[in-house]
Amino acid sequence: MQTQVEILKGKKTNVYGYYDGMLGKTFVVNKGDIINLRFTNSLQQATNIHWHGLIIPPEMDGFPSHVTGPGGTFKYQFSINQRAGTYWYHPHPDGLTAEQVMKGLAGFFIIRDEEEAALKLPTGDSEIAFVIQDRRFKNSGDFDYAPTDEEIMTGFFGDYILVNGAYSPYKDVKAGWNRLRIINGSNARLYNLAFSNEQEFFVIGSDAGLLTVPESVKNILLSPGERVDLLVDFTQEVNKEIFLQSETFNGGGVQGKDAFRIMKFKAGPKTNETFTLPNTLSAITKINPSSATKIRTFDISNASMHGEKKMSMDQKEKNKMKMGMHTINGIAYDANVINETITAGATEIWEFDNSKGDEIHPMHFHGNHFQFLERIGGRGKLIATEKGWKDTVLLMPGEKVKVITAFSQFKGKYVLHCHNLEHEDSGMMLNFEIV
Ligand SMILES: [Cu+2]
Repeated sequence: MQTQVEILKGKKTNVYGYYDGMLGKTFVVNKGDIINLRFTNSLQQATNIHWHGLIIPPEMDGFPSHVTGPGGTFKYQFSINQRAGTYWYHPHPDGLTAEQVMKGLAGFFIIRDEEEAALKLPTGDSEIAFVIQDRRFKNSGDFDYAPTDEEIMTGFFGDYILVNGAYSPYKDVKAGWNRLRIINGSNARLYNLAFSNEQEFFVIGSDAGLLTVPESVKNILLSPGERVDLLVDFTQEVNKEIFLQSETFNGGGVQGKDAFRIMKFKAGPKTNETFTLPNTLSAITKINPSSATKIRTFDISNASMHGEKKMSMDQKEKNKMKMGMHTINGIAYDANVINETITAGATEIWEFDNSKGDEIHPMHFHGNHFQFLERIGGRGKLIATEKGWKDTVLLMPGEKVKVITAFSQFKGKYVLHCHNLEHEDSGMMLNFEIV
């Protein structure tokens, strides 16, 4: 529903939320649970819910043309049959996703299972889930979202960083081990996450649950749609303030040039709690590339829209062409076309090619998880979050990435798209049907 909240002091912002206020309820469920939700759309426009990272039947997945109109209702019913992890939900209507997410529609969907519980990871006050988003504000206090053509090309960036819908947030934490589950829920902005005291932290999980082993890092890049699950030890930070910030990074085209703060943690007094980082986290069976029956290549460079052609179009031509400003394999999204047909259960390698591109594209699969095989060009290697099960793959300009998956047994239509939401809404999406 639409409500007003105070994000900036003394100003009211009209937001959308899955109940009251911005964002939505955090679901915490167990593997094996059955979900039954009655969804009512009290907005003035059609919408739906995509359960990002859940492996559920296509009719429950929020297919772009499968929407609930104003005043309408829909029953989301599905069972949870997948590994523990930090998943989320947000709208996915054809052409309106960016605007609806920007206005506040997004929420957490956390799955727990026995494998994870056995690790006794920090929980309670020491398990903190937050979504990072950037926004622009009008003087009135409302969100300012009217992307220009140039902003549709790069993605839309806000100059205010919100965490769980709050501006300039801080959180009291224990001066011990903390588990942070972080979603990048921004339309287009990447964050190169690090702590202001430059301390190391441990990546323990990614889009679809735990890694096999913790990996120590000092920063981790998180693109729109991706999640990171990390452990950080604030034992040395008794009564101190630590900022989570985004550091500069290379190779990101228009992004990565500035460092900025995201949120503040205030560590409390010394605690007696002890925690030992586990040596191993989870069992992940690697899919053997030789078991793949098909290799599909997706050109996401959008090279035809760059350089002279883009510049030579006049404003009218560009406006007419919002749909089609981004493509996959040169084809703009059409809800009625099946672009790829896949046999249920088939193992396939999908190769994303941004080698000629000059934009950042976080590509996201619905209804299936995948494993990374390799990255060629650009950064030339895999980062910590890419060593577990994933649903989103980041391609910087100049990069090519191969992923592998055994497709699910759920038959029907799903989408593959860029999770830069301006790119998605301007055509960078395709339908694949599992038969
Ligand atoms: Cu993109």
